[in-house]
Amino acid sequence: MPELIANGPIKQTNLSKRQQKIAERQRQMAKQNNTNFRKAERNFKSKAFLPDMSNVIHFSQLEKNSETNLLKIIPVQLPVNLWELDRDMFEDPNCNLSDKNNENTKEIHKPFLQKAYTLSDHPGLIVIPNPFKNSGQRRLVKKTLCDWACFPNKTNLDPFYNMEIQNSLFEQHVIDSENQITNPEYKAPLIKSLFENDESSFKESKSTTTKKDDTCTTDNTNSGITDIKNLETGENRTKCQTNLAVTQPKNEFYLQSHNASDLLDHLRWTTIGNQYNWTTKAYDIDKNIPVHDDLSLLMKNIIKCIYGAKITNENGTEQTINAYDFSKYVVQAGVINYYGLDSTLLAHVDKSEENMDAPLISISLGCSCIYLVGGDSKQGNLTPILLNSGDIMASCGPSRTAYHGVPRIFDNSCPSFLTDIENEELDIQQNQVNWKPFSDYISKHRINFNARQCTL
Ligand SMILES: O=C(O)CCC(=O)C(=O)O
Repeated sequence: MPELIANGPIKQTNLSKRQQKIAERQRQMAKQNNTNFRKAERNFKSKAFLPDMSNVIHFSQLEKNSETNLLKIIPVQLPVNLWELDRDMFEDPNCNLSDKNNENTKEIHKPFLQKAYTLSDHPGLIVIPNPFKNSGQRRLVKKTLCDWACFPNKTNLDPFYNMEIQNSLFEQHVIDSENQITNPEYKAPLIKSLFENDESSFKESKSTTTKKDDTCTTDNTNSGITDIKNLETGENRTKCQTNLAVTQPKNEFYLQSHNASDLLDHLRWTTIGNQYNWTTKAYDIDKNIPVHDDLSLLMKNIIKCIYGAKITNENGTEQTINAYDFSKYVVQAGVINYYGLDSTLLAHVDKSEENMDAPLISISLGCSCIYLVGGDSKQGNLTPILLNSGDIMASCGPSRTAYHGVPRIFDNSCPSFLTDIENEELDIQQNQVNWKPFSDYISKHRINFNARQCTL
């Protein structure tokens, strides 16, 4: 009979030392699987029943919050409007004054100020509900799928494919689709699998690893569903750096060459700037790909806007919640995450940057999601936030090291100005862009892009 030790492991005296170790490991794993995070992830992930949304924070529509939640939402005063920093990208906060200053929803923003909030349980977290012009968001969708997503920036597909293509995967998909319409004979070029014709080595080495230069390793690149996982530990996330031990893909899809449209379904992320080394869990400083100027400018403007952000405490005193000097800020690295409707991102902490004082800026586009934010552990106080297209989140101060994850993307939640293909007003400036392929993609995806300063 197992002997029950108070607050300790169940000790089975008839087990060998090794078996006891295994039993203890399993017990620890079961415990980990029951953290507040796991419970919340299970609730929001489930498609079998409607998730309990009662404690979700809504920053865009304060009236949707429960009374308890409203008490947790604290308005933040920002020193400058984003619109003053970039009038092409951001909406003038005064253009819709009629829906502001609603007594019932504790809206205390004065005209001319940018709306922003923090949460009493998560000091340092700042959310600016969608400050973008509709056309600004459309431009960002294009940049995250095309301009910023090109080789040599790495994607989760790099371990398996020769991604040295001229265009981004999405652009190639568009070119192929257009060619197929005009020429039914057109054959979309295949992007070569690094494992094609390697079936024998695949079979042989299923349980072994090999060393390859400038290739990558994956530990669980399976169905393409729920495969964006822990960024920091690399758990279940494709590892993609130099000089790594390479395991063969478990999913046979990756053994074959495919055209861009097929591969697009498997695109989960692109890393920008300094590339992250999944083995050393550090940035490869020598893999420093220049960050696009427009991405840097956007992030710098946001950093400028939140510099000196303040809240007013209950006793009337003012408290600065972010004092990171914008003149020291440089975008050195970033990730563009592409979420399908079934994708999730498990709880993790972004802690590989030497500079943990610079705020981490993160922007959502397309379908809405539940973003879970916790504290120092997966057991701590946990808050689900509904993030909509255009929402900006800045993780400053203590919230910079908080656990966070994305357990749910909502279907039918993409705003119509991103899916609407008729609206000429919204056409991407200067370029006659055919919006249809973008509309098809973004109506079923969420794109998140974030920027980090790595060094001090
Ligand atoms: O998708 C998000 O909002 C969060 C992304 C994230 O946590 C990451 O890339 O590390």
